[in-house]
Amino acid sequence: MGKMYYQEDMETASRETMIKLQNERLVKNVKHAYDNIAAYREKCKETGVEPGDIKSIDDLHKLPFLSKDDLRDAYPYGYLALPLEDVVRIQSTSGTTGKRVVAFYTQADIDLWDECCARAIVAAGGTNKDVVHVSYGYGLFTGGPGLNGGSHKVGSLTLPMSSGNTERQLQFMIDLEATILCCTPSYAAFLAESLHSAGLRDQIKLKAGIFGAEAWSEEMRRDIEKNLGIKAYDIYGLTETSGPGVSFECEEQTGMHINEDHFIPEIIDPDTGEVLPLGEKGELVFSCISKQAFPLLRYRTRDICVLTRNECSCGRTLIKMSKPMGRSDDMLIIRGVNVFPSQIETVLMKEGYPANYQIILDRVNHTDTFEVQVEMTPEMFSDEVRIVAEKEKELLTALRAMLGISPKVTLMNPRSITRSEGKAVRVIDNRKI
Ligand code: DLL
Repeated sequence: MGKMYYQEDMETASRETMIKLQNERLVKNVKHAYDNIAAYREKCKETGVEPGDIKSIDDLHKLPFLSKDDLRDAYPYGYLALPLEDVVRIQSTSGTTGKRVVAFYTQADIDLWDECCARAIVAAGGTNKDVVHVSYGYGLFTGGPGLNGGSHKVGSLTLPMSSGNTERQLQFMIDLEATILCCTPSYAAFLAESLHSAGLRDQIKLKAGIFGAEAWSEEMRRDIEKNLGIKAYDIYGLTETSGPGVSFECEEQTGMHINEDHFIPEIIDPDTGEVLPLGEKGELVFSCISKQAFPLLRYRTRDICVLTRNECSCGRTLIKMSKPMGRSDDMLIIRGVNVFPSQIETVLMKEGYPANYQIILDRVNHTDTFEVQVEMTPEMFSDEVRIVAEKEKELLTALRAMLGISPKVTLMNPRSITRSEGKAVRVIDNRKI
């Protein structure tokens, strides 16, 4: 059997062809963003750079960086580069209040995003004969819509399951003979466990999984592969650059090929902003050179990665990124949901709690556990269990409304959380990635 690609010309392009394409697209999109986004024009002026200064990808480093804060300051429409009548869709990050980022898409932007996801599905062995079971969340989160669109492009039968309702997930997976599962790695592990405990493991037809949106280890990959009898592929992306499919794994499973005809990657030193040579570890930055509604250039992902350009046995010439090894900001990804400690602090303050709290994370059976411990003030202190339980419930409701996921809330006696002598230790992350 020959090698399978979704867009062979792009996925196996010569370096020369790719650079030529990148040069053309970059020059065009810099001008587009500059002409149509006032905030970006301002930013370029501050940096002293004009579109005319960008003649090829060698000039990329002259452009200013963009960050989540830039998008937040311009919320909601400030970085939209087209009139509303050209735009058909938004997606948004899971963070709430202040941190929420809205990304915009034209129909053509959605098509190219779907094509990126289609490349990932084909790289995982997908064809129009497959049944693709999508258990990423649908809605504002990009996971469901992205893989759904990719699966349609491939021509596979697509099951838009979304997350939750495990019993129904297993029923459809078995009855409709799903062959490719798309969801977060933790949900895959959970589904595997549920299949085993229901005694249904022998009834599934899965052969591959496309898992991403959160960090997962090689050990977790081997466990999922064994428990579901599949090959598990990593997929990466972020809302700001479109969603999943910015990069995807091939059968070699040694990093993710970046769709560099649409996204030019750079690795920078997160402290100085200096561009680092290939092979060095640093913060990943993307320039979106094809997207029209939301053409972010030099967008800082905060993900710490390494880029490599080695020959790949799959035949793809697309550059590879390692799994993200951490973040250069304090964002936590808990059960696939992006959480900033500052959001938790905001809720605690609003509810009248002191700033003595700890966020404790662990991973049990490949599922994140998430606990918020917070001290009661001496005034609210009570030794009546019922009263404390009532307060914990109230706080849980407020935290859930802010974060979109539920922590275990534990109220602590006044002055019982260890005080730190330097910076307060707010997050105890015992998850081994
Ligand atoms: O998580 C998009 C996505 C959906 C990717 C489905 C893959 C599959 P956001 O919610 O905006 O978008 O979160 C983006 O998630 O900056 C990384 O820190 C993290 N992340 C995404 N994919 C991976 C991965 C989606 N494969 C943030 N491994 C990114 C580790 C990942 N971290």
